[in-house]
Amino acid sequence: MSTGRMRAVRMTQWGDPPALTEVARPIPRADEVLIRVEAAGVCRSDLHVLEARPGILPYRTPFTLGHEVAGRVAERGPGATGPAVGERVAVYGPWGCGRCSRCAAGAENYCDRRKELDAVRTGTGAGLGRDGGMADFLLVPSGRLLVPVGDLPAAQAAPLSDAGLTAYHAVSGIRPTLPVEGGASVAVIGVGGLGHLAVQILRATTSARVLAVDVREEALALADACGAHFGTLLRPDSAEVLRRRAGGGVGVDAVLDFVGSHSSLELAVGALRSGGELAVVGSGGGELTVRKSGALPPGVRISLPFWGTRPELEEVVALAREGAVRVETEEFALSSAPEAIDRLRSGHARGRTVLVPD
Ligand code: FEH
Ligand code: ZN
Ligand code: ZN
Repeated sequence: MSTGRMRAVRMTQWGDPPALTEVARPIPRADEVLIRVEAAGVCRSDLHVLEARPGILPYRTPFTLGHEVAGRVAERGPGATGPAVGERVAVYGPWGCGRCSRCAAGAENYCDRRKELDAVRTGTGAGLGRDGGMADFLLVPSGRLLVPVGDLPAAQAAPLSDAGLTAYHAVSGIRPTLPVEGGASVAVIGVGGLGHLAVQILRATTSARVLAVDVREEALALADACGAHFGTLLRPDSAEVLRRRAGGGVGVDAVLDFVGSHSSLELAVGALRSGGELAVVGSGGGELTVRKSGALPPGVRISLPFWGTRPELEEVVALAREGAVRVETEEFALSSAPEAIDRLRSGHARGRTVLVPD
């Protein structure tokens, strides 16, 4: 790689496979910050981007993939603020307008101007219509998007910026539902890259009994290692099994569905207690009919949490730094990105898939 150039895993045009190629290394201007990438996670959303038909996503090709990034500040533009050169950081991935009340509160995942930004195809953030971190360097628009990670290993820090943050945001959303007197139970459906972190975050931040469901024995083993109180393979009677395990057969107080398929939503509805909470995180294409005196228990609240806020990223990084959260990873060299992406697509990845520049 000659000076002024860098490797990047590029989304060249819709429907084409990812291309590992060389591009110009960015130069930070104004508030921008250049990060030397130390690790970049691979997410199911990368698969959705790669498989999207033209016009489906509000992004202009070509761009570099990678929205789950950690590294070291390499260079700052003259007006840049935030972490200094040499500091190790995780990159907050949802890049909003930076000015609306949501962005001002650090909730750029819910930027009020998202539709306006999408209309002019400025992208959702790194690797999502903007050049991302599956590369040797990543240019970040502002130091406000960087969270210091201290000496946390990069392959641990990067997944926190998406998988960890998304799981943390989902748990934060249901936490107020959990009875303060304790005795609550939460079902985690899907113990993959996000679900295994949700199990740990629930154990670290609530007193709830954590009940895990997956279709793979190895996922249940991972859930157990992460502190789940109970795990079961998905079966026709799983809702009843969860209701019994929740204590008293009344149902679980909350469900975190990291699959979001028809069967996972059906299981969630069958397992939920009246007045319980369902957070649908996975984009598995499932649908629910919301109708009074329908299939949903009375009083149920449904949320569709998306990514997380910058303060929450600081909180989940703090949990990891104190040892309360550990990411299960499968590491691949950046030069093996196509194989890593195929492995995630195969459904056999254990935990989170992470690329490390070789
Ligand atoms: C990113 C962009 C669009 C949809 C979903 C996502 C998630 O991977 C973010 O966690
Ligand atoms: Zn993602
Ligand atoms: Zn905004």
